[in-house]
Amino acid sequence: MQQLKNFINGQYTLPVSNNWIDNYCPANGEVYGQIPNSSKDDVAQACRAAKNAFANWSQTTIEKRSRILLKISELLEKNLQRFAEAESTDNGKPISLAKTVDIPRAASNFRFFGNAITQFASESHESVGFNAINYTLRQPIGVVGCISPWNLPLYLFTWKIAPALAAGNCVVAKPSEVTPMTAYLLGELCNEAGLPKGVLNIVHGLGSTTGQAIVEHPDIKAISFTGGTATGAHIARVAAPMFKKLSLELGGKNPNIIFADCDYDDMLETTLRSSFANQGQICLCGSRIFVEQPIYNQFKTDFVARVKKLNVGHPAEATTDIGALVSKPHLEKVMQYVTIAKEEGGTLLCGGNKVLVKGFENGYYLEPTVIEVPTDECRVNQEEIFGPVVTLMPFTTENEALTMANKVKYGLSATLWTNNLKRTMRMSQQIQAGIVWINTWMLRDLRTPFGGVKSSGVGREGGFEALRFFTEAKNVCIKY
Ligand code: TXE
Repeated sequence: MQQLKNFINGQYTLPVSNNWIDNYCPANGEVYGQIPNSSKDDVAQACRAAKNAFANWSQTTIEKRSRILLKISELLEKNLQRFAEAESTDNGKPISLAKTVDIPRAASNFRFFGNAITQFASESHESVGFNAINYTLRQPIGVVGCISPWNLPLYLFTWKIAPALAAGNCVVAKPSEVTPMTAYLLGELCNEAGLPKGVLNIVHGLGSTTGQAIVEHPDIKAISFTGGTATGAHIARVAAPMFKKLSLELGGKNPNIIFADCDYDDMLETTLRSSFANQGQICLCGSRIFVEQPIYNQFKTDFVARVKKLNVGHPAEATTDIGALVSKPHLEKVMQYVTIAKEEGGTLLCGGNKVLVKGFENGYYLEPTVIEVPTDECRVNQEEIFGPVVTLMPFTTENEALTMANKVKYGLSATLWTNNLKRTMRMSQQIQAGIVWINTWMLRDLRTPFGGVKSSGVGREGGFEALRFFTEAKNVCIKY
């Protein structure tokens, strides 16, 4: 059984704590490795390495930093198969998804920010009448913390690390304890790409020990976090007295609003994907489906028929559409919502049961589930389930759809299906979300701002927004 180590100062390092956590394979429910549950001492060691590396890295030319990030990207592409297998084994997602989305996107993150940093400019203002000019320095912050979740492990880990490094910071990063594998493998690629020692340090462990130690460490001046809303709120409370800069990308309960004038076939295919991609474990999944009355029954019939055809199976099989959920506690949490839905008067249109995949009966498999809800105010329609479960409801007017869409505590993304331009303009302005997709879903351009409103978080990632987050703006005023 493999014991993963922390990656500190360019070396795979045993934890001072000598505390270990089991790592489970969701496809068969078996323990297949262990990771350190790193203590304050391990985090302090990582912080020291990062702090020592900062003087040089922050002064390394943009061109050289860029070249190193591009090299990491290239190495990830070269190691696609190995990384995709590791991601799929660790997370339970279909290997096809890991190969076409997760790992290529991790490579894109490094490529994108390796290029973006060469174009990152700051402002200057001539103060006319004062004989003065102001210009803004964009300086790296120092040591920053990156904490990421389990649903898109390497994809989200690198979405934080790449801009942090590009901007000249040194990083102490923690992947989710549930999916540590690809972050672990990344260390060796960073060494191969020539990233100087100590610039990126990766510590493994539980949120309540290792994550907490990162948030509390006084040398870490900024934290970029993606995960649950409750965790985000906790991190904000702990970090507040130290005035740490925070970027929090939290949960979602995204509406998928379908009007009768949409391109039906395209909508149906995409809605299948936006509901169940990655077993519904994407913060952007459209988990609340609202359909305009004239096409409601038609949609219900067609959608449920398509959902029933989705193949739940072992993640390594090429024919698998829906793999395993990430962990046993998570499977139990999601299944609990099926019970809640029934108690609340919801109608189970399909799914809701555990699936026993032959030969892997202890894996965490669940049927894709569609629930018709009697009111938008029920818990399954309000709370983030984060699994292969969607709710379905009709609406009659645009206003009604908008009111229901906004009547949740979250505000990450929304999808609209319509060919009416005026409606598109009206609704996209009024929907409370950080991202609105019209006639598509999860079409991502890395230059665009990414993040949510309300309980979906604060701050924006992506493009220059990320580089702004990972730098301090300093204004210099020169009188001449
Ligand atoms: O996330 P956690 P969990 C949602 C989803 C899910 C719920 C809980 O609804 O069911 O959150 O998931 C680290 N200090 N999302 O419990 O705990 C933790 O180790 C510092 C949405 O798995 O928030 C991991 O690395 N760090 C989401 C990361 O935070 C702490 C993706 C996320 O874990 C910490 C995942 C602490 N005190 C879950 N406690 C999305 N927005 O995409 C935990 N962590």
